[in-house]
Amino acid sequence: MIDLRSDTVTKPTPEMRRAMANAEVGDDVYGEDPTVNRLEERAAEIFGKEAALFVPTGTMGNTIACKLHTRHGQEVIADVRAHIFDYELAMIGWFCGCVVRPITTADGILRWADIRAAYKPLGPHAAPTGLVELENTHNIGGGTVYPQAELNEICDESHALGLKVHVDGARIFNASTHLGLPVQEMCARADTVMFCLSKGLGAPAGSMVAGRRDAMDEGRRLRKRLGGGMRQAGILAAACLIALEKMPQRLHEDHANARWLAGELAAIPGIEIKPELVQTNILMFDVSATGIDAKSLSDRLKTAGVLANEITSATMRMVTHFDVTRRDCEQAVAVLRKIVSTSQFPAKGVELLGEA
Ligand code: TLP
Repeated sequence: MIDLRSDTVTKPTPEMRRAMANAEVGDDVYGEDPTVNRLEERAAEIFGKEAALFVPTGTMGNTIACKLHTRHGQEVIADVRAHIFDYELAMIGWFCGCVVRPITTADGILRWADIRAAYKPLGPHAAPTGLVELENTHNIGGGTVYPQAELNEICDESHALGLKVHVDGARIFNASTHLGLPVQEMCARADTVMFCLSKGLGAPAGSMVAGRRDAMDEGRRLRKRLGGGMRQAGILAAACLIALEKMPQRLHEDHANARWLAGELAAIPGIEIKPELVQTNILMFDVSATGIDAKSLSDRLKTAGVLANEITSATMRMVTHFDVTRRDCEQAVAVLRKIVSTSQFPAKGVELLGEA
C-alpha cells in the first residue's frame, strides 16, 4: 500500500526504536522522567520559550493551550476549516466552554483585517473574543504557510487588544522549511505553540506545547485532568528527541515530492490543483470534473493499492512523508490516471444519454 492519507502514518525509525528500548525513565507525573525532562528542555530551547510540556497528542496540546488562554463563554477566532473547529470533537466547547468564531478564507491563512472585524469586546449581548488561533501550516487549506510578517502583525495587534495568540503548529517544521526561518523566530511573538512530533517527524506518538513557565505549570495540571499524565513516558520521549533533533532537516524531500505530485495531478483531465500553491507536504485537489465523487475515487484507489482521503465529496487530500518515496508517488499518479481515464468518459456518456 502507498499511504498518502497523512503524515501521521509514519513509523518510527530503527534509531528511534533503539532509543526507546534504552530510554532512561521515571514517573513523569512526579516530574521524574529524565528523558521527558530533557525533551521538554530541548523543545523550550529550540522554540525560544521559557518552558514546554510533553503531551500525548496534538489535540490535547491545542485543548490545553486554548483552555489556558480563555474563560468559559468566550469566542476563539480561527479559520473556518481550523483543526480545532473541525477535527477535535468540539473540545473548544466541551472542555474550554468556548465557541469558535470562524473566518472564511481561501487558504486557511487569516489576515489581521479579518480578525479585527471579527473581534468583539465584552458587551451586553455578544460573547467576547478570548483568543486568536492560527494554524501553521494550515492542514485543510492545503499545507499553507503564514507569511511571517502577517503572523507578526496578527500577534502584535492581538496583544494590543489584550488577546493572546495560540499557534497550532502541528506541522510548524514544514512551515519553517518552506520559509527558511527557525521555528524560534516564527513563534517569537505567539503566546503558545503546539507542535507534533508524530507527523512528518516520524515519532510514534507525542506533541509539545511551549510558552511561559507559569502557563506550562498550569498546563501540566490541565494535562492531568485530561488523562494525559503518562508516567514512564520517557519511552516515547526518547523517540521524540530524535524526531525533534534530526527529522526536520529532511522535510524538504517531502515538499519536493508534493510539488512533483501536484504537477502530475494537474495534468490529469478532470483534476484541479494549482501546483504553484503547494508550499509544503499537503495537496488538496478537486476531483469533481472527473465525474467520480471523492469517496468512490478513494475506494477505487485503495483497491489499486493507494490510500488517499476524501475531504469533501469533491475534494481529496494527499500528504507526502518519510515513508513515501518518489517512486511511490509515480506509482500513485499512474494508478490515479488510469482510474480517471477509464471511468470519466463512460460516466459522462451515461449523463448525456439520460439528458437525451
Ligand atoms: N491532523 C490529522 C487529522 O486529525 C486530520 C491529519 O491526518 O492531518 N492540528 C493539526 C493542524 C492537525 O493536522 C492535527 C492532526 C492535529 C492538530 C491533532 O493532532 P493529533 O492527531 O495528534 O491529535
